Amino acid sequence: MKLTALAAHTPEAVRAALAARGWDAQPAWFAANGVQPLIVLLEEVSESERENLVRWGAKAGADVLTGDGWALVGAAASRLAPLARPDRLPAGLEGLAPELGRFLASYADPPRCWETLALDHPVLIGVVNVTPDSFSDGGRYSTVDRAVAQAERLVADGCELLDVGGESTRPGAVPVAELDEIARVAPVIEELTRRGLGPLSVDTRKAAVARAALGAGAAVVNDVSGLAFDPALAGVVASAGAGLIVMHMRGTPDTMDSLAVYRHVAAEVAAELGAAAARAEAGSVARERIVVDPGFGFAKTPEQNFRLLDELATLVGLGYPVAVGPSRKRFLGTATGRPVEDRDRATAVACALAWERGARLFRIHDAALAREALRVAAATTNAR
Ligand code: PMM
Repeated sequence: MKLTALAAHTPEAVRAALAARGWDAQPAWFAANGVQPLIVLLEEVSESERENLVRWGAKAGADVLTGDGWALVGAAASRLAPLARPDRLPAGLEGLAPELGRFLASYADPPRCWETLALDHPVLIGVVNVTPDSFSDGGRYSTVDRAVAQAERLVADGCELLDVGGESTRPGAVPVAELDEIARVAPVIEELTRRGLGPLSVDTRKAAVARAALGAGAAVVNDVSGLAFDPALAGVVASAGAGLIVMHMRGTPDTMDSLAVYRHVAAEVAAELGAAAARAEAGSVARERIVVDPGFGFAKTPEQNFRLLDELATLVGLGYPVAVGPSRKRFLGTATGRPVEDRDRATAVACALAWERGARLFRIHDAALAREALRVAAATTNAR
């Protein structure tokens, strides 16, 4: 007998093995997805649900690890699928179907587009900072002219969305008054819109700034506070019919470092982001307009950022497109020893890893290297 270990992280391996043995394309693809291993962590599980899960697992050939109020279930996708179907659900597990059904549906058919952007390839979001104290471009682009020059370069390098921000969110940054923030970003957004450089997003936590930016031509609001800073922000996004990037952080830029305490960072960030996205939906932002972002560097230690990068699939499981912003951040400096102005290579590698784990949008300061790395990563996963 001859044994070949197939790559388990991609359905492509099984699909190719079956196709090479004469299977038709569609059944081969279906079977390849069916044997993909999935692991779900179930919480708020009752004692009887736990017992029923263990019994089902023994029969279905699934691994079920349980403890007080929780169960971790690992099985091929085809084994888990019946648990999401009311007609095939084992008795006593009815509470499982809705959430598992939602997860399996988005796993099988992830979001294909967001706003005007197709997600079948890496989407670069270029950073246009109009903050005098931004840590990475040090205020070099603080006037409209400089912002336009930066935007032109980012678009030439392949950015499909430009993120204009007027408030630095680094720890210790001086807070910016609403009117000052509007005075920084609105003229830049107007000018970029006039020149057809866009679509544009505004990086703000404030409803009034978002309203002014959307009025000036922005199509997306990028809120690093995950709707925690200004309760009026969701309403502004909803009534403008704009897109929304919900980023994870805890506390404020001044308090976040002391809040970087997690027992399992990926699961906790996913739960908190899921709650933030639910707040957005409760505020009438349509589900398909929402993108989630793990918020690298915000209330996370370097180790936690790397854990989160590795376990990004946990966020993808929420069912929203995932954006990441590792660009030039301190955790990359920790790994490479490089200063902030020399982290674009590390950024490019982090973006490629994030793509492979399911991220689709990449917020970056310099697009050239990230684009190249992402082209290689996308070619590896058969995307364009
Ligand atoms: N990081 C910064 C600012 N805004 N927005 C999103 N969605 N994701 C991020 O990771 C993010 C962000 C901080 O970086 P900067 O000061 O260099 O822009």
